[in-house]
Amino acid sequence: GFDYPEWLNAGVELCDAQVGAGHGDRVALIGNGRTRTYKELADWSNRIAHALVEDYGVLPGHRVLIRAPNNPAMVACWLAATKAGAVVVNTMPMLRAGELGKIVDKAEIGLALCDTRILDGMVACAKDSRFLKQVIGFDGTANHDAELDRAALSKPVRFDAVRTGRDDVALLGFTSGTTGEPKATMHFHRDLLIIADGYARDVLQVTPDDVFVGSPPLAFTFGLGGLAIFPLRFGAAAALLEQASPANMVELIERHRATISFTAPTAYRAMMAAMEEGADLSSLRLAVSAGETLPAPVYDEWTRRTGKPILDGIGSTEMLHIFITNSVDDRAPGATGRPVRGYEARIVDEDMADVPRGEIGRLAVRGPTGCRYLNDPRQRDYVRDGWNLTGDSFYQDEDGRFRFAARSDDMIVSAGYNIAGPEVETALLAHPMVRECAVIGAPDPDRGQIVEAHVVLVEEAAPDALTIRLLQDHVKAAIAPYKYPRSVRFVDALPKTPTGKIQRFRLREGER
Ligand code: 3SK
Repeated sequence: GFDYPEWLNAGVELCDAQVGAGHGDRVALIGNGRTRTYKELADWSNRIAHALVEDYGVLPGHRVLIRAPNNPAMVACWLAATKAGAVVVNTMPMLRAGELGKIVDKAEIGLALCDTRILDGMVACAKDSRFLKQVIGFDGTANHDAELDRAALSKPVRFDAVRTGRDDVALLGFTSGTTGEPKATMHFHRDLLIIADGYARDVLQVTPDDVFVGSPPLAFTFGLGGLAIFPLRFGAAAALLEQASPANMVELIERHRATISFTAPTAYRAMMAAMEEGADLSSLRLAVSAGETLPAPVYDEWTRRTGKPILDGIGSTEMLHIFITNSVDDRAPGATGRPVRGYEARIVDEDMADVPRGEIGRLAVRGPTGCRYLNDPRQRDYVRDGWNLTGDSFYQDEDGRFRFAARSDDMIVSAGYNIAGPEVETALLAHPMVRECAVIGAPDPDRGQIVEAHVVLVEEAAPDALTIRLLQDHVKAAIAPYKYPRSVRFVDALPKTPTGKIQRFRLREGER
């Protein structure tokens, strides 16, 4: 189990405790041209915590929003607010004032800490808000010349962190869902440690020598775990990127000899293309892939080219982080793997009864973290009989591994056949002419739905009828022929979330 003391502050455990454990002089964070040791990060976040409490009146339980691209200052603010007992809401820089407003209203946020380069949207949001009363700028670059930096500068480097309970809420992870009405998932101080002490310790086997890199925003719990919580829990380092792109990631891996990467399958494909031009990824000992299921051809190619494991896993903002994963010693192409220590998973039908082994059903999971939406009736849809229903269709193979079939919304029913869109995508991706693709069910008067593929071709391929025929024949040869895409559309790019997930619902909306 996960046994923690009754009183626990995750901000202290993830930072000051590392200084106490003798890691004070080790590098904790790299970003914007500077490195910060654990001692520097502890002092910095303690000064900010003083300013939050003494100058801005932050009390335990107050909700504090943080808005910045991935940089060390954002991490320092998050640690500071956590040590002050606040409930942190990390947000992505690309959100606009209207989207921020919905978050502010839902969480009743009174104070926002914002990178001065993107202050305008935050100020605009505060203007119309009945909750948000203070917007404090901090310098996300290394200059330290904004209001919060100046307030923090005069404060002592020691701070008596608020004695939070292990079950006090520390973090609100926001997720937009498909309706655009954001949901806030509550996570406790202990949850922030559980994901490190379970997944990161057991599966990634993190050591203080590891250097993490990745593309997901710290505002997304995938990024907060992979680029802050996991390295900080083990005295390792994280190299942060304000502008995440596969090219920037490759550059960072080479420069800092990074050992663990966190990103989505499409970025791994792009990184392999960069290897062809001479990129050196040999320092990586592990690649973590999530956000989208990892297609078997990408798994195979990565393994062949790098000789290192690529670990597919599934997590959710509701569960905080990855709860089913492959591991270094137990992995298979196309499989999501087995539950992380402490979690259980089942495949169930609409009535929560187990489906026979091998059949597709709804993924149900429970464990030491779980979904607790803040004041939201959608809680009833996500948690049934104590099991979290993630909205994914899965099946268990003969070895007991969990395998992704589709987001439950991405199952296509065509002439009575149930077809998992991602299976067709995997078949298409194995064709050398396909760079990226997304498969949806398009309305059809005869069949109810037909399989429709939206395909981004590689540069050399021609978007013509012959290519369509070749791709259709290729799918028919790879999987059961009834699954082939009767409609193929060539597109320049696929709609994606800022975290890299393909938004199939937007393709479906385009069909209406
Ligand atoms: O699989 C995901 O999308 C995810 C979401 C939140 C946290 C972690 C992960 C991997």
